[in-house]
Amino acid sequence: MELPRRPRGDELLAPGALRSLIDSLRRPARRHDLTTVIACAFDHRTRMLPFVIADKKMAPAGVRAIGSAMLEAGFTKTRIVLQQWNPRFRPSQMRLDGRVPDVFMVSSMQIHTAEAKALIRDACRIDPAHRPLIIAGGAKAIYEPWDLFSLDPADPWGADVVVTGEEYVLLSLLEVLCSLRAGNEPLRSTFTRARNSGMIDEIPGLVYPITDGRAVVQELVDTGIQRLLGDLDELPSPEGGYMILEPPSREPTLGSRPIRASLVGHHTPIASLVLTFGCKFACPYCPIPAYNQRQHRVKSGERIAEEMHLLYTRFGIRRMFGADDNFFNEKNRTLSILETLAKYRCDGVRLRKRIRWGTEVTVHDTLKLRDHLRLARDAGIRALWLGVEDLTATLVKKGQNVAGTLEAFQLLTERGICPMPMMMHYDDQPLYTRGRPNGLLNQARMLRKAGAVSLQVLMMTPATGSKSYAEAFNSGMVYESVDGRKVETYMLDANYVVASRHPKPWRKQLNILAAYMYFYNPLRFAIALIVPRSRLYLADAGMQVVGMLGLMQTLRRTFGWAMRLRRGRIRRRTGPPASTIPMRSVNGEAASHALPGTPLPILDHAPHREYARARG
Ligand code: B12
Ligand code: SF4
Repeated sequence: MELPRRPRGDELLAPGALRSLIDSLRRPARRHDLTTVIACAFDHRTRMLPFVIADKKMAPAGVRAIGSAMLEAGFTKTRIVLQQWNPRFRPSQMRLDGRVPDVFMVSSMQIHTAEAKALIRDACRIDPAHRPLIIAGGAKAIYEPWDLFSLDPADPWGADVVVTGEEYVLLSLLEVLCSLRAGNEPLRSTFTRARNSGMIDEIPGLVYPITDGRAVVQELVDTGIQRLLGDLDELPSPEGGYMILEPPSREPTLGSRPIRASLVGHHTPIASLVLTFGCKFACPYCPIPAYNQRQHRVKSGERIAEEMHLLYTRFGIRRMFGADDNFFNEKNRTLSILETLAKYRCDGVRLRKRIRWGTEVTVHDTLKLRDHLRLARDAGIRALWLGVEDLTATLVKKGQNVAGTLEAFQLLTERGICPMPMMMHYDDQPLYTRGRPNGLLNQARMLRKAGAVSLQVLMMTPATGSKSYAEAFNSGMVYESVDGRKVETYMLDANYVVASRHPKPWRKQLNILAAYMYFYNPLRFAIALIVPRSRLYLADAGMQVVGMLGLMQTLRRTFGWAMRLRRGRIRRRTGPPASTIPMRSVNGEAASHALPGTPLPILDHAPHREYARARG
């Protein structure tokens, strides 16, 4: 089920709204002198192909963006902790500026939910008199905010509020809290007063609980779908987020200071950078178009060039990855960015001599830009990840076909840009087909011949917030458990076969392994050293090494699952996971972030605010 769309014409914030909010917060922020810790949840069980380097060597943009926004708004005592680097971090033991922080934030993807919950639960152990205000956000929170609260009356942990939106939503909440906070009042008490007086109901993009006297959640109130930032040039500079990263450690506590600027590039040698958001396609398994309210949001070329330059000079980062959904989405906007980057000089030297970057695009749009791929290279692009999914378009049609895809790959290779295919394996796709291009291995072979230096093969798995999500569950495709082992959230990364109608699903699991083994192996590594597929010498051989290392992890983690699929009984789900906690909008109607089957609270007897007050 997709996120609902705001009324037409009301999807975006007014131009300048984010900047003026940031400006107006600076003075109150200084006065309140709040301390904040932002944790990025990471489940180490998800470490395998195809993300084995990017998951640890690229500090995630979400927490950095929130950190940058906090700094620019004047909340200078803020620290970012990545569980990727600080696996033993315990919020109950954190101190910043010598005190328990006023705010504790958790960011999580769906697959890291177990760790996000553990962080929140641990933060809830802090003595209530000092307990920070707990705010959750990120991709998990956007689609399943209700899952960040305990259902167990004997163990009632949970976030105080979930942000289902971006920087503007968080800063709007803090603006209300700063305007209401009396003296040194704990921020949680301020929040409770704001919530009970209905002051935060006006901020779309929040979900907050109403609890009973024992802190057990009775219902969740959803303030609706956020308005999105349209002009990404308004975003805070990415510099701030990098300045407040906690150094890697195995301690449960925080260090006395963040990573020194000179060491940032050592710990995170790849920078993910927001360039554009949104995609014009409407693949039924993808939540991105609906999340973006069918809008395409961009940064200007000048701003992108300045940010790349800044990250290079300040932190020595030379490799960047655009956090785009489809960078080539709109031809004219793309060309404008590329032309600016191609002309830009870093201290007298062309940007492309300093920075190498890559991002995600589609085959369709690559072909539309076929005459401009040299410009793309001049702009510093060295690798493009293409959502090929299935070459024959049997799974989904988004303008790709065998000839077109191979042509796009060849064009990119000729221009010195590495094409990185992202494929999706599905029930009807065989491992190998004789004389036809349908098989997974056939396609891997064709892509390799056409210049692919890396390969991503994921199993078609229902994504929260996508059109086909609920149907996949309702039709009994999604597994509950296999051979007695429950499907856990960390297994929803599409590396595990957890949704299939295939009579022998273990074959699907082994097919993925076979495709990786075909692509990454010692023989290919040796050939890559002699006849590299890429104009960047060693890029091909380097990817082979990374691929083989990642493959060992993938084998170790998923082979046992294949065996379970082979021998065990499969129990299937009968419906999508939905909140069992009643959810409603501020007016008592169905909540925007509730899935079908979510109960509505019974509210007839009292208007909302009275009700909230009565419930404390
Ligand atoms: C770059 C990227 C990656 C990189 C990133 C790694 C890294 N370390 O940074 C790589 C390639 C490794 C990757 C891998 C995967 N990814 Co990915 N990825 C993206 C992508 C394209 C950009 C992410 C990004 O940097 N965005 C920019 C930042 C600024 O946005 P953001 O993270 O959403 O944060 C904003 C808000 O969410 C919010 N926010 C975030 N945290 C918090 C916290 C608080 C407290 C608050 C208030 C707000 C808040 O404010 C932020 C600023 O606006 C997104 C799609 C997208 N366009 O966002 C998918 C996305 C994050 N990936 C997704 C998935 C599913 C995966 C994989 C599981 C693979 C797969 N099956 O597709 C793996 C997981 C790997 C792992 N072990 O973690 C999903 C997550 C879905 C979900 N519900 O969790 C996304 C959303 C794509 C989608 N399907 O919609 N990914
Ligand atoms: S092309 Fe990619 S980003 Fe666009 S809707 Fe399809 S899967 Fe999503």
